[in-house]
Amino acid sequence: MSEAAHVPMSSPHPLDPASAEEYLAGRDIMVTAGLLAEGDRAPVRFAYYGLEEAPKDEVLGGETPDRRLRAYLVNTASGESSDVVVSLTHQKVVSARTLDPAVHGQMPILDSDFARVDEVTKADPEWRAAMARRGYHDLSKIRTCPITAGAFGPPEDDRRRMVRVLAFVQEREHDLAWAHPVDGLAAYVDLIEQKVFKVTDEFELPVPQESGDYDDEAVRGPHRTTLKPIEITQPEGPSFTLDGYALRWQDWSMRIGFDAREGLSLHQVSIGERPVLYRASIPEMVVPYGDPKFRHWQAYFDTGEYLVGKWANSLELGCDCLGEIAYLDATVTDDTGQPRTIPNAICIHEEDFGILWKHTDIFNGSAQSRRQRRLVVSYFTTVGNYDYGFYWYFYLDGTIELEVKATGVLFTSAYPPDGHPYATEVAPGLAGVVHQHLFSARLDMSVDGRANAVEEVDVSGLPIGPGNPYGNAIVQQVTRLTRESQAGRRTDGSRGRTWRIISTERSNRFGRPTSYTLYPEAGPALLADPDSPLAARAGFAANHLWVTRYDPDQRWPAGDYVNQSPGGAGMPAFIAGDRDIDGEDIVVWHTFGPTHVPRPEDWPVMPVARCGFVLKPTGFFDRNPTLDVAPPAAHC
Ligand SMILES: [Cu+2]
Repeated sequence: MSEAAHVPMSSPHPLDPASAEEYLAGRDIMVTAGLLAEGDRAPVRFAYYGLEEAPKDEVLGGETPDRRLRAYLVNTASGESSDVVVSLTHQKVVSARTLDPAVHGQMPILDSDFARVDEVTKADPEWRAAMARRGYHDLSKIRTCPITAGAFGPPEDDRRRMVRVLAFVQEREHDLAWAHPVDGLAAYVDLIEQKVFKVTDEFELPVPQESGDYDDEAVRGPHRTTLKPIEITQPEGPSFTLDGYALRWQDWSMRIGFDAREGLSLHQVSIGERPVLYRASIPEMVVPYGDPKFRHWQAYFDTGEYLVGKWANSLELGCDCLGEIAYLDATVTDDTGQPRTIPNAICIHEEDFGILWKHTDIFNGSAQSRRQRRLVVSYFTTVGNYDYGFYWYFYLDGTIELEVKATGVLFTSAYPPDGHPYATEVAPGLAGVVHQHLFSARLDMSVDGRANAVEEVDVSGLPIGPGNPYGNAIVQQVTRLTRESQAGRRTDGSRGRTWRIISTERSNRFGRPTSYTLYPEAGPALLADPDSPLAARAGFAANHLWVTRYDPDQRWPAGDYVNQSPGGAGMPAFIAGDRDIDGEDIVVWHTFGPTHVPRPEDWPVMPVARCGFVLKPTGFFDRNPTLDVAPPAAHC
């Protein structure tokens, strides 16, 4: 039992995000246990700090589970890394595991790494000489961008806690630096030794000069004046209620969670008393770039390496969200474990969504129309050059949808005069390299209870033959995925492939299992060679679907420690036991996202590109569940 000062706390729901008071109380426990050297210059930093969510059995068991926090600590002087779990309930350290970064991977990037890397890079004589040769002597106009290093084998690199640094020119205070990449040059920075240990200087190309400052009227032109206002009014207020983190709308109920690493999570999503999802989140994403030259290492795991939740935006009414909005703040911490509130991080509102159903009957004369509406739970985050919005939609007809909105600024390089096979010229001499944004959705399904199974459903035509003399037959081919080894699957648009998550305990009025169907979007999975170092680290991205048996420790599809991880952690390890997934408590993992061949229209700031997936009730209801929706107005 530690001596840490006890901070009284009202009891949160086990799934509520950690509060500022809890972060401080957990930090006190770590201080008392000697895990943090105190004082401003103490070298131990929090690379991650969040709720260690109680296992499902405990949450559903009705007793109050132990309230725990988890911290990834890194000693910035020695590089020593540890994974610490503390119990707030029992006021003690539950576990403190010292990691071997060469085996396990490094802790995520720290806030303080950005400023430190800038200083260290600009102090390096070799890098300065390379910049001077390119004509850049005034380094105050240079912006450095620390990029996670990955793991490519050379022990000289991989034994270090490191980043690789690219440079951009910002001539004026309000210039858009991404418009002016300094290509061919990278500094490799050791974050512990605080020095540049290698400079790669492979070629020189002119730094593109055209301004990309879209705030500058000289660049964008005067604002157009031809758009008349659209106002959204809800004179009686919204139809949802929010009580703490518990959200209710129509028959839907759910709990909202938020974490510095994975951002928004949804819990115990139910319709009436019927569970659909125990938990849903996007616990990883990887953005690999397709240029094999000196920047072959460019591939960010935004969640595991940079922590997307930590960079959540504060949203503004009338700008980011329209209508009757309810906001929730998010609480994350800084490098020293001190809480930081992000006001208005999560936006909850309702949207009209056009027609729900409509028919004019030629026989009985009925002419009816109903409006669809959706409940939106969303947040936006900025990770370096890109911005991502994560929007969960819940519809009146039981449909659940996730839409990711990717916007922001392309990561650029120089476009050579003789062309570039891996990039598009997006402004004179400026290249947008082809890349992928591959997200992993973790869908802890509970369709009418915990016992679920997954069927792959393809549709195809049948050839002319006996029983099909005119060749018009269309059939579904249903394949039950019964083991983890069999459930690594790809989308197939030509077969309309979907995956149906069925209850193995409850059936509908036709005696068939109640279910929800996952409708994926078509698109390639990871395009990096299966034997590449990246493929080893992004095993989850090799397929669009995985199904695993629920295990509270299997949270992160690229592993717990993603930064510089050597590979093999996460999904490949999760399925190594090849467990039975038929009629069990299962988790569905879905990889999705675009392969982005940049367009000139994506420059200098990219209109939102959308991707995602849909979960639709399939025999979950016995008929259209929205017949009782009233007409929108008396005259309809
Ligand atoms: Cu992109």
